[in-house]
Amino acid sequence: MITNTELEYKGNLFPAQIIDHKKEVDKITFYTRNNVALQISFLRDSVLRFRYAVEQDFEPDFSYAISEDATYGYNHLEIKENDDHFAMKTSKLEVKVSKKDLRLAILDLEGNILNEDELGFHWEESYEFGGNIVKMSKFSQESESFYGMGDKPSQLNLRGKRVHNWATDQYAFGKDHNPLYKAVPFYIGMHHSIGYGIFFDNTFKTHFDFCHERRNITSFWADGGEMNYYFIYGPTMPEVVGGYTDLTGKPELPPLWVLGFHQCKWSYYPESKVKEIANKFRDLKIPCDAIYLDIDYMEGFRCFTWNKEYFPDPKRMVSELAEDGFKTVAIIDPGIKIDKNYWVYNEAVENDYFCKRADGPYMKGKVWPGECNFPDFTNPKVREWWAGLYKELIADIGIKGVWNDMNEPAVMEVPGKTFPDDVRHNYDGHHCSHRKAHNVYGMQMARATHEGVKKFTFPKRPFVITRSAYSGTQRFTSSWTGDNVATWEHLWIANVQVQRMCMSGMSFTGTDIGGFAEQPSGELFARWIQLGVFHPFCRVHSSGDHGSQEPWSFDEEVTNITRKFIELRYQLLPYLYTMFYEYTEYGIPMLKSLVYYDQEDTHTHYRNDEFIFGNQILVCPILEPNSKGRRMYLPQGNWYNFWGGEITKGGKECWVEADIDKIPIFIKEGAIIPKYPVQQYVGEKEIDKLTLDIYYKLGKEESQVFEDTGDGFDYKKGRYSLRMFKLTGKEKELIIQQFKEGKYETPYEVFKINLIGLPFKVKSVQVDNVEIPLQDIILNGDTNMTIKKDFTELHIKGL
Ligand code: MIG
Repeated sequence: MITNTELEYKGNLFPAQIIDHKKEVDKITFYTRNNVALQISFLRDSVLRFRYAVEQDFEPDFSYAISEDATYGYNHLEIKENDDHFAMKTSKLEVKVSKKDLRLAILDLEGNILNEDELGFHWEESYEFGGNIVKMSKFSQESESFYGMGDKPSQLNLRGKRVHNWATDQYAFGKDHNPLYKAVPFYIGMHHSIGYGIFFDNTFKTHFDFCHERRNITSFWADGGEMNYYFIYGPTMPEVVGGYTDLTGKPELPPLWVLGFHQCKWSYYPESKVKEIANKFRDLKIPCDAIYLDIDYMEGFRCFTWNKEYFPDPKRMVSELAEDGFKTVAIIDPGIKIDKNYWVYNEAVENDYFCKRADGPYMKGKVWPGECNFPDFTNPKVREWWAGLYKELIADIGIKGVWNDMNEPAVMEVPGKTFPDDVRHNYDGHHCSHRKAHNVYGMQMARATHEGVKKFTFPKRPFVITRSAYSGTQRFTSSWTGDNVATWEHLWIANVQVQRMCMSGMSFTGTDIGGFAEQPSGELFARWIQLGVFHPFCRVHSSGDHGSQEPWSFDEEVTNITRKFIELRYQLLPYLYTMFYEYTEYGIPMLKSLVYYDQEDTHTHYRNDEFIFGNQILVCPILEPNSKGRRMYLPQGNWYNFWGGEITKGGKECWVEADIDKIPIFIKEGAIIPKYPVQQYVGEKEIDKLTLDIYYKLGKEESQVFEDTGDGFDYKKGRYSLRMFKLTGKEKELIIQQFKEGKYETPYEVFKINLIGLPFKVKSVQVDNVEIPLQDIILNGDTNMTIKKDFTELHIKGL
């Protein structure tokens, strides 16, 4: 907690005793003798909102983070006044507010303290900026752990750390550096295996201290605005993260090709170079769906223009690439070159769309094009205009995705590397300075980009990727983690960052595979690809000034390893797409850190490296050079080694072999993993069968497969296919039942079944009570057969 700032005149101020309260339908407001108001809103039985106002009314209620589709409604609310406190109960929680000092305690209905104020709400007046520094401090419960917080490059459990949120272009950042590119003021607290979340929806610079300054205290504060936070009860982490993602929103499904492999570099130009790279992928048979154009495709870095020397006919090039299965993605930055002969600049000036300094002139700063002005994306009119600018790029030229960079916003050659504090923003009518708008600038740019790309890509699905983000940005765009470095430490960072983003509502994230700055060794590149294919977004990118970083830039062994792992990703596309569906539908993180997967097992609370890809595939990257394997923790349950098929009982650490062509991958027993054939790009082949790898289990397990056309919006009208498989294994039997939902007919007619780990010899196979002659089934080591896709029950009996 900051207590001795230079701004401090009076020190911390505190609420006095409660003298009044007012009840509304889903809210109660308390007033103290010194004019502090605390408003508690009961959004759901398990989701509460707390707002504090000092000396004056609450600010108009406005948030960029909260989704219009958030769920509201509670079943029960009971409010009681006691001698020294008020007590409010929902069907899941109880909140007590002390009459003496407004301090809170939040309990479950068994009386366990979930979260309790220490000093509680207090504030410091900021004479320099006006307004207050608003603060909160809470007791940390015994062995409490802390997770979440977006892109922080630190161990997953943040206990002992202090972190800050102020979107920053942090080239070649390092472990534990912060702030970085994204501002996600949301954390998950967990103690006694009970989880809850706190989302501090404040866009000023925010700070969180997790038992760093004081051993048993957690605090958070902001350099302005309101103390305004949401409390999301679990008790399980899936409920906490699901609740947070429900509040801040879920994305729509991306087109399936976006889940393929992407190749990028700063920069591929001219056209012949782009073609050469694309052709090489096809020659070497390394699957790839997307190729990127970084800033050099533009004319003098002017957004929405083309360098005609390098790219004389972009439309032709893009369509030729498309014939070969490549989707072209182009970068767009926020800085607009000050140039009276440039239509984008002129339109912005005519309509007064640029951000202004406090005294009136436009905000001027140097970025790639030289001196620029910057659109105020917090103005809805500017967003509409910006969306419209994509017409030519998307509708005419055929660009399939847009990459928004530098939107922290980043400015060169100035202290702080961003806009000065006095810059003015519209903030959707709630005019403010950059202190308040900074953290949402990138989000609002990506939002406007998403609107435009969506409009002009329709009836297909849009693709947008952003570097900067605030909570809720996942509704509009995917993201990457910015300018990392080709070092082993950064491979570790990549792993924790993507897991952390997944826990913070933003699953659709990846890292620059191989590292942006500097040059990876072939070994490091291979190890990074092996992790990267298990990230929701999978792209190789590099700065280009340290040599090439294509899969063939090292040696043949690395090329072969890269191909093998990218092929695995393409085989797993139906599995990956199903994970994405579960994310869009229920807010379930696509990667599950072990603590998320099994919070009851305290061994998981400090694990960083292992994670579950989807629901049933356990992955652990190799993070050190010259490894032949590593020690890792296998969570509870039995796990099949993906490479060898042998089973290991979890709940312990073990040594797993993983020479350079492998990383530890395990499949949960009972899982049914759907696979497509390897394709060079999504849609290359008509899928004529779905392979189901069925991992025997003595007991039950459920799996599902979501499919649709892989593009367009028909899935929203029910044209999808969701298959749920229930597996029941007995000593000499295996039964698989299928339940189907949705109106989409998959193009294939059959499943190819691979049975793995059957502990018995097959005596008979029945499909919907009809016996299949055994000679029709190829029985070799692993039983392997083809059956019609619409079966309801597959029954395998053993000898
Ligand atoms: O100041 O567009 O993070 O991915 O290649 C560098 C050039 C600007 C930073 C991005 C990086 C991109 C690069 N950009």
